[in-house]
Amino acid sequence: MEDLLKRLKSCSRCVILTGAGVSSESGVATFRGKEGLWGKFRPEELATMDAFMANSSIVWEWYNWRREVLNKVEPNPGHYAMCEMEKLFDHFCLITQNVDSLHQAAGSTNVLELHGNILRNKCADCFTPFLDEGDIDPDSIPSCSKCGGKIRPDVVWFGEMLDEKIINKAFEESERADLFFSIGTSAVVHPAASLPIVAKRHGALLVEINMEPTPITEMADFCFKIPSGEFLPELVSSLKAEQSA
Ligand code: BV8
Ligand code: ZN
Repeated sequence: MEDLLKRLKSCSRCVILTGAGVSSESGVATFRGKEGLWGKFRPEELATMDAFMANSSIVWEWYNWRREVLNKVEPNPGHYAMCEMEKLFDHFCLITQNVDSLHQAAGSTNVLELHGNILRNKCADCFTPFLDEGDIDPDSIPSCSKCGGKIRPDVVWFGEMLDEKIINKAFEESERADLFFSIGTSAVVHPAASLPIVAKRHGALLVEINMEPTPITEMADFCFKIPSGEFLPELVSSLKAEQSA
């Protein structure tokens, strides 16, 4: 930590990329860990448009189950620490692959949601937001008032484009960062996984906080195999102590 703190003194543009690992201490299963979501289901079965068209009720059952889990969980100390970090750097941007809204629930602003948000719905055909409250009944999925298309969760599935503006902004921020944290992500899903690589290539200090090695571990300047909910509050209190000293 001491070495990191010394290096952080000269950093002013901080970008954080988070993945499912930052929500695991809130009780939200990750995607690929042993207890991961995918363990029970196979990605190609569920998080793709083909799966949705082939069997939309199963896909909706899975998302309703994930939403139920989210209704019972809170942000963890790691989420709150990342809120604090926003105030400790001249320029700060939080980019997340997570669709669980926990960063916003903890008070983070300026969050770039690369993969959408599981609490929002939209039309599968014309993408018009579907704003009706309440759960979607997997056996009678509502249709879009504009075009009659099926309603689906507003998340980015495999094989689908990310929102152009959001991913472009994420790359722009990563290129201009002088400090990039990759936290709680296996760094295998692209284009999100390219962001730390781009940041490093543009001279950023790359810090990984993850419970297992990933494809970016060897290029990182610092790696901490410590749960984010423990590491981040400690980092923030050390940074604050430095700044008030
Ligand atoms: C696109 C939303 C195409 C839905 C998700 C071959 C090579 C390279 C790329 C590809 C390829 N074949 C296909 C592709 C493209 C594909 C891709 O990257 N596939 C991978 C798997 C190989 N990407 C896409 O399809 C993307 N779209 O490329 O468009 C295109 C291009 C041009 C024109 C048209 C089309 C879309 C990707 C988005 C997919 N959607 N989710 C939903 O959530 O239901 S991805 C899904 O994985 C989640 O969003 C999740 O966030 C994301 C990444 O997973 P992680 O967050 O990293 O979670 P994971 O469990 O893997 O890891 C957690 C880590 O945390 C672990 O390492 C663990 O050790 C650690 N951890 C656990 N607890 C803690 C912790 N660390 C710290 N503290 C703790 N307490
Ligand atoms: Zn529609």
